[in-house]
Parts: sequence; C-alpha cells; structure tokens
Amino acid sequence: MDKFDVNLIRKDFPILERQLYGHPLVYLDNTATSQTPSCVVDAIEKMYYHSKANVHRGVHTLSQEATDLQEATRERVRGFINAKSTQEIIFTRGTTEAINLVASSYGDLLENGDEIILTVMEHHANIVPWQLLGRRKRIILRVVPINALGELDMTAYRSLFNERTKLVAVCHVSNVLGTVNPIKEMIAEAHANGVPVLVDGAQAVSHMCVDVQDLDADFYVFSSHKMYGPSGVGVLYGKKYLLDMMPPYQGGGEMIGHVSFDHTTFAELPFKFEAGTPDFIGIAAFKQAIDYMTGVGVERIAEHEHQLLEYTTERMMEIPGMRIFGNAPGKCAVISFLIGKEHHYDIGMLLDKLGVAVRTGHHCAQPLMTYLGIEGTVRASFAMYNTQEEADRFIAALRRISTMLG
Ligand code: 7TS
Repeated sequence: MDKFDVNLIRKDFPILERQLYGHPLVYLDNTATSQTPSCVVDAIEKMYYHSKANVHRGVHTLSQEATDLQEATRERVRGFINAKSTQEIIFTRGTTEAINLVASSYGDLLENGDEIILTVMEHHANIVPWQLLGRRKRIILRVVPINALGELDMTAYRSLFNERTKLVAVCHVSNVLGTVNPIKEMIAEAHANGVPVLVDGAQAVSHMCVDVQDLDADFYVFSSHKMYGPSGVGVLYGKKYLLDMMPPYQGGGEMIGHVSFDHTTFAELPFKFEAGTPDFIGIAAFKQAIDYMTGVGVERIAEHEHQLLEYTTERMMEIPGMRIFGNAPGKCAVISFLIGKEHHYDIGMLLDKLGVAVRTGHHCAQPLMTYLGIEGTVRASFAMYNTQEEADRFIAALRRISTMLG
C-alpha cells in the first residue's frame, strides 16, 4: 500500500459492513480483540480444505508442509520483534498462557521470601499467575503505584528493589489507561539490580514497533487475536539462557528427547515448551496477520490511531460530566471513561443499541479500579480500520445518551 488508505483497508474486513439495530457497526472494542482481514481467514480455510496435517509427526508431504508453515510463522515472529533466534520464540495459546508458563517454570527457580515487582495497572493475567505461584512458595508481590495522569511512579519503582527481588512483570501498554510505560528505562533499572523483566506486550505489539533486543527484554509476551490474527495463538519470547535454565511447563508429545519409564530427556528449544499438538492452523495463519500489519506499516497504523485518539478525546471532553481515566502523554488509542454518575453498563448497553461496540466493566484490572476508586469504566479503543466518521458516530451516540440519562 503506497499510502495509508483507511477505506481500502476496510474492504479487507467484511465484518465492518454489519448493521446493528439499523445502525452501521462501529467497532471500538479493539483492545479486547481486533477484527481479522480476509487474507487471514482465507489462509485458515485453505489449510482446512487442502493441507491439514499434524506438525512434526509424519514423513508424509502434508505433515511436512504443515511443519514448514508453522516454522515460517516462527521465523516471521522472530523478525517482527527482532529476536536473535527462533529458539527464543515459543508458541502458546495466548498472553495468559505465556505468563502462566513463566510463572510456573521460572517460578520453579524462585525461593521462599523472593519478591516480584508488578504495577497497579496490570491485567489479571499478569497478577493471578504470580499469586498462584505464591501458593506453592512464599512470594512477595510489590506493586508500583501511578500518578493522576496514569503514569507509573518511577521513584517508587526504583525504591522497590532489594536483594530478594527476582523479577519485574509489567505491561508495555495499559489495557485500561492506554499508558505506554517507559519499558526500556524500567528494564535498564532492573538489570542494574540484576533482575530480569517480563513485559506483557498484549496491548503494544499492534500499536508500535517492538524490538526485544533494543529493549533488552528478558521475556516478552503477546496474543495473535489482538494483532488482526486468529484466536488461540500467542507468543512467549524469552532469552535463550533463561529458557534453558527453566524446567518444562507441560509434559507430553513433541517436548521430549527420549522417554522411558525411568528417565525422560527433553527436546531442545523452542520445542521443550511446546507440549502436545498446537493450534497449527492458527499459527500458520498468524503469519498472514503479521504480513498484513507490516504491509500497512505499524508506524502508519500508530499515527492513524493517534489522530483518532486526539480527535475523539477533544470532542468527548465537550460532553458535560465526562471523566477520562488515563491522560498520559503519548498514550495509545484506548479511552476509558465515565459520564457523571451514570453506570458504565447502562452507557455501554445504550451505545450497543446505537451500533457502537465498546467494553464496560473492570477490564480484568480490578486492582486498578480499586486504586481509582471506581467499579468500572466504559472503554472505547481504536484499530487501523476505524475512521473519523465512526468517531463522529460514537460522539453523537454519547451526546444522545448523556442527554437521555441526564
Ligand atoms: N495482558 C493485557 C495487558 C491484556 O490487555 C490482556 C487482554 C491480556 C494480558 C490477556 O490476553 P489473552 O489474549 O491471553 O486473553 N485484555 C483484554 C481486554 O482488555 N479486554 O478483553 C481482553
């Protein structure tokens, strides 16, 4: 594509032509999941119809083809985040499973009394796995607070390190506030203290260029379904030396060297962490999604989304009683808000009746909601295919609802 043409992009997403209650669909729930372009759906269909076979398991041609497709995606993911080696790219079911893998397996190396630094803006996926680890051994969680704009308190962050600190686990971008955390600086600080960092990149990879070597991230995790790709596929990037140190997460086929009832040896990376049959069709099609995104250009997507964010935020603030949570400079195109004393659910339900899909509730970030002193918010979030006209429809719907409820 020579220049960013949102109308051309929209043609690749047939779902955007849907009507809801007589209104054109305005899909603003991209933080939960993004829609999928035809090329990805076509790749899935083609594989089911013409070349379905299990990976790594057969001498036959179809199995070899399926294996090649899976490994081509692994190489594509490696290049996309600039990892050193495909041995460092582990396929999982999603961000959640990737974090659970690290919590379970890296967690095995931790000892009673060890500490992990999290932040108050984490998704439950980056809280609960560490708490579950805390049921196996005594692990202390330290939490970095935020300021009024929704930025991490970096002084507090620096003060949380001590000799028992064994990991920092932090989101690159908040799924509620849109805040882009200063990950590179945080990693440098952690490394100065000899502590590795897991970055939850679920909300980052489709909105900015990520280079794991430049960041010097130790673990970086994300989900395909938020990147215009299939559901059920995710990635754990981990530095080889760490993955080598860690015991396997699950046992089963494909992750072994040799099995006997007395002794089992494990496969080399990345297969050591990939037990059982993966979603090999989803993984194969994930490559198309990355190709599609990079074809449009991640930087151009980011620029488009930022324009929509600024335009929409300005107009929203004209609505009486509007409160937006998360106003950090340079934030991603996620707008969490409340209007006066209205319940988030009522606003979300009425928006739906006007064709606008948003998410309401705690967004799997209950500790953040408690910190903000609220139960939940309405959240609108943008992707590459959203338009200014859609932003206008959203604002018009909000005005109507605020008059109705007010
Ligand atoms: N981490 C962050 C920052 C997220 O936003 C999400 C999903 C996850 C982890 C979990 O990803 P999964 O693909 O394994 O489920 N966030 C959201 C959301 O904000 N609304 O729905 C899902």
